[in-house]
Amino acid sequence: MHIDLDYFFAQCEERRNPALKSKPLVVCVYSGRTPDSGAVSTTNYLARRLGVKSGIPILTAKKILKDADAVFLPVDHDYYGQVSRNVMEIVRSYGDAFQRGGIDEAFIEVGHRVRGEFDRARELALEIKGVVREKEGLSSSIGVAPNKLVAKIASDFQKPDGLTVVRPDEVERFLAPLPVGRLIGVGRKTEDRLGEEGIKTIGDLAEFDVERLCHIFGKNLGRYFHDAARGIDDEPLEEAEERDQISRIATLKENTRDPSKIVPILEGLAKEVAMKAEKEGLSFRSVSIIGILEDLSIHTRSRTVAAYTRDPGVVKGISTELLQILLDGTDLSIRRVGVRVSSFQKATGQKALSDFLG
Ligand code: DCP
Ligand code: CA
Ligand code: CA
Repeated sequence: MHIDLDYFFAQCEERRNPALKSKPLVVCVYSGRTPDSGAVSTTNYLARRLGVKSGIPILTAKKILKDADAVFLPVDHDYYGQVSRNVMEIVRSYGDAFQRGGIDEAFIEVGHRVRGEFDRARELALEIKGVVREKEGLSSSIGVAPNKLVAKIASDFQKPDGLTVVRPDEVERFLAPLPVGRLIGVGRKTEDRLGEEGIKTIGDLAEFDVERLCHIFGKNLGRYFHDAARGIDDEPLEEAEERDQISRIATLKENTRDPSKIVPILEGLAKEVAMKAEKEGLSFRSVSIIGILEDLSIHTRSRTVAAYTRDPGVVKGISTELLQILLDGTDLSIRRVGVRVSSFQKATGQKALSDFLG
């Protein structure tokens, strides 16, 4: 899956001040040379419909919107960064692997937890969109596809508040009519060069002679374009940041408060988490459980032990106790449960963490 937040900076501003929603809103990077010099960072969709887009001069935007009761605000990176971190934490919890794209987007690997079924992936995507809206008040767009290349294009396909699922047998049909500039790696210049060859759509590129492509762009890039146009991409997710936690989450068969239904799942997750830590040569001191309740609220309970451990029995024992504490704090049923370990110490004689990532 690729998830991208809609009109991100502008949506953050609307979230802080909902009255802005009914007006064209322009978030600006002021250069300071004159009061109005600088460029448009992004805008809400009302302003977009009137023709104001990222990157144009603020003065141009002001001209276009002069009779539109528009609002112009300066960028507030600290605030957007904070919102971004909150959203990424939610998104990360849904993936077996996570790769952050830009400030407002990320890839997650979900194939394992949806057992390779795209219908389940669609349900999961809807859930993620719902939780991001519920917890952070933001609309997002998600693309679900067999690989990163296609997922990224799919998340952009129906914006805002979009969800596009592209199954393996639909990939070529989905890509073919799209402008070639939608492919990752095809910028303005490349798009123009391809245009000179009569290539306008991704379908045109897919049918274009690969030898000729390699001749124009060099072998590596030529091959890449040839494959990309067919939706071929097998690049794994790269987990850039050093790991500071390991977690596993599962959705229960049905919402329940019955420990005899929850504990076996929790124990399975505890074992998986401990094995993953073992594999990465990590010992930990903190064990947490995460409960997502029937109202989609997220609750965590944590405990820190005196000595570093990676014993699955310890994780199981603590998780079960924490489950009881979590249940005692609410009358609601649990929908999903997770186990997380953190506060790592690297076991001696082990390889560097990065040896195991990516
Ligand atoms: N951004 C920027 N200047 C640009 C493009 C983007 O400052 N030329 C910033 C503002 C955007 C954020 O990065 O809010 C994310 O960029 P996106 O390309 O994802 O665009 P938006 O989120 O604004 O809109 P969309 O709804 O199309 O995703
Ligand atoms: Ca975005
Ligand atoms: Ca983006």
